[in-house]
Amino acid sequence: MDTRDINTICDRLLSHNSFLLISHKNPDGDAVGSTASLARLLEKAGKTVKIVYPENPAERLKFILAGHGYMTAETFDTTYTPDYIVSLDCAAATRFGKLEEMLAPSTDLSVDHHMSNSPFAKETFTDAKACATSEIVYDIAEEFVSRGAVAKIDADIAYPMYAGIASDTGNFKYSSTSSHTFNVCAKLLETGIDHAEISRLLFDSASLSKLRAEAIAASKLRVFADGKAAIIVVPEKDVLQAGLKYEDFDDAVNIARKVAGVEIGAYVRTADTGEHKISLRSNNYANVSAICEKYSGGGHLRASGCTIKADSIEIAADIIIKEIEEALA
Ligand SMILES: [Mn+2]
Repeated sequence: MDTRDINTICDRLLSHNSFLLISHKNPDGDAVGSTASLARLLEKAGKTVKIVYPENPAERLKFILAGHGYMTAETFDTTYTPDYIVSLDCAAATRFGKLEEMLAPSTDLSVDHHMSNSPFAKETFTDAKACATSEIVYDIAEEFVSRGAVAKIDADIAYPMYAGIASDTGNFKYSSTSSHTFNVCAKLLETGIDHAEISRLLFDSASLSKLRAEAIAASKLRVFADGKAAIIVVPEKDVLQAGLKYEDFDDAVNIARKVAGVEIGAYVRTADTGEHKISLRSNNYANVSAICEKYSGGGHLRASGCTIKADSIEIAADIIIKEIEEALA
């Protein structure tokens, strides 16, 4: 489904009073930004809103909430009975992680921008052209203003929204960045938000452990497919030995993608379930979503992920290397 009708979304949101907003496991900047900005918008329209994530967002992303509260699967308030549940930035029910069973069947509306969206909510609005779910929330906010539901899009709404957009576009570097993105962000800057601070916190600041992880990841780079692909394989023992966590390695796939001449960058890690998690990025032309869909994953044309079951991480890496070689042949 690729329908996007902001009017209908606004009809639904404005005809309900209490909300639960949910986003995906391992919440990224857009997951946090889209939920926090929609929460602020709905609250300013007089609604009651709670946010839940399957697990805590990474420490470095918590600033995006700008003080807004949230729950996790562990702290979920089961006495809260919202009359409308909205999922943001989730392409499939499995993205709810620990909350899938409890919340996916009762989700009323899903707003998302992933290419490979498998609908699970009562109604789904997907715009694969949007650079971020936070960008779709902007269009919702604008419609709220034109209907008089809120006076304006203020800095409280704009701050997480801008952070979500900056985050999902790699600070406006990815091809998903459109003229609409810049128009939206121009409006957001007019609210007086400190965009330089957001950029610094998102892109020019990293914990010592993250920088150590980058060094380890870079040392594991392997280039193949005549220099058109690069892969970084990080077995769990290396992470533990270095006293790090897998979340410190989140940028590994971008290191692989950065190698000059490389079209597809890959990163392989072992998931908590003992399966192997693959992240793929492409630079110009390769459809990495198509590769990941073969393994029940997916995402975007230029950024996708999947899980491969194999006896070892090296076997999983070999499988994905073959897939990439075929895709680039
Ligand atoms: Mn997103």
